[in-house]
This record gives sequence, structure tokens and C-alpha cells, in this order.
Amino acid sequence: MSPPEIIGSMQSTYTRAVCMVCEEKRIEYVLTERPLHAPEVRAIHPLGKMPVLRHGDVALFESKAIATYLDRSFPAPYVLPTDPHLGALTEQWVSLVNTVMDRTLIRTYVVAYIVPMLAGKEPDRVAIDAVMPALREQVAILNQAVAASGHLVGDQFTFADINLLPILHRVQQFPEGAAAVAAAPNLARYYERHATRPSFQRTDPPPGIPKRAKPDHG
Ligand SMILES: N[C@@H](CCC(=O)N[C@@H](CS)C(=O)NCC(=O)O)C(=O)O
Repeated sequence: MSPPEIIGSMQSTYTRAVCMVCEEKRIEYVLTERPLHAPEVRAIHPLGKMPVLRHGDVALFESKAIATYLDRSFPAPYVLPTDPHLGALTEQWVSLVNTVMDRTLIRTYVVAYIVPMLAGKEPDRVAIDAVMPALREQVAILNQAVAASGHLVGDQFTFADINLLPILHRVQQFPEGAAAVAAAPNLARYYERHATRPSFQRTDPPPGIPKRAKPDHG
């Protein structure tokens, strides 16, 4: 069978996370770089969000679903613990990060810098100042979560960590985000340690955010 094809952009934190799963598991994979809402993405994700996956007859959307498919389809190392408690803790952190923290850290904070900058404008100071209390609160939660073992789940590197690391990378590209992480010693240590992993380094994205497909492409 052909290797799994991940369709998306390495500049997307969610795409990077599924590429990191392949790297951790040494899965031979193909990343097909496409802009947001590209036809190949829309063909699989009903809302056109990346990443999507094709592998043989399998087509999937949603990064966690793709990660689960890859982890179960390919041999060890596994990034999703089979132990019921550790598995549930992994789900717990992925869910909190994706439903709450991504919105604060990426969709609000990072976007308040990047979208105006792409239009040649100043960062959206009102949005940045408004999100800072939530950003600091969430960084403090993560700082506490990784304090004991330097991982989100037990003392092992799991998809919970993979899912978070691309977000932490993005947040630290802007001054308040970098300062918040630097002021959270456990989280700063956690990031520095795991950022040395080959799976993280081999998926380092080029600067910028994913482009948007032209409207006539859907
Ligand atoms: N819950 C989705 C979120 C995917 C997502 O939001 N991807 C972003 C890029 S990082 C995207 O495609 N945004 C375009 C849009 O929301 O219209 C997942 O886990 O795959």
C-alpha cells in the first residue's frame, strides 16, 4: 500500500502534530502541502480544515482521529497509551488543549499578530491585551501539569505532548507569549527538553501561517 498522505501545511499546528506522530513512529509518509480550504482538503473535511489523511481506501479528517488511526495501524512506539487511566489522561489533555487553549493561544493571541501583519498593519493590541489574562491562566495550568514528570501524562511522551508542542512553539514567536512561557519554569523546561526531539525538529515549519486557497478553489 502507498504510504499515508497527510494533506495540509506544516505551518498549521494540527498538521504538524500528525506529522510528528509519523516521525515518532518512523512511518514513511508524504506531506502534501496545500493551502487552507484547498479542494483536496475540502474533499475530505466537510468544513475544509486541515490536516486530512488518505491511506489506501481510508480518508480521515480531525487531527486526533488521524493520530489514533496512525498509532493503531503502525507498530510501536505508541503515542496513545493503552492503559485505561493513561489513555484517558491523554484524551483529557488533547481535549482541553484543542477545545480551549488552542482558541486562546493560537486563534486569538497568535492570530492577533499574524493576520494584521499579513495585511501590512500593526498587531491588534485590543485583542492581545484582552486575551492576556486567559493566556497567563492557561500557561499556569500547563506549568503545573508538567511539574511532576516533565510530561502531560504519566512519565511518558504521548500524543498529549505532541499536540501541545507546536502550539507552544507558535506562542513563543510573539513577545507576551514568550514572556509568559519564560515565567513558567516547568513549562519552559518541558518545551526546551522536547523541542530537541527529532520529530519536532524535522517538522519545523517555515515562517508564516498557511495560505488560504483562492475563493474560486472553494
Ligand atoms: N479540530 C481540527 C482543527 C483543525 C484546524 O482548525 N485547522 C486549521 C489550521 S491549523 C484550519 O484548517 N483552519 C481553517 C478554518 O478554520 O477555516 C483538527 O484537530 O484537525
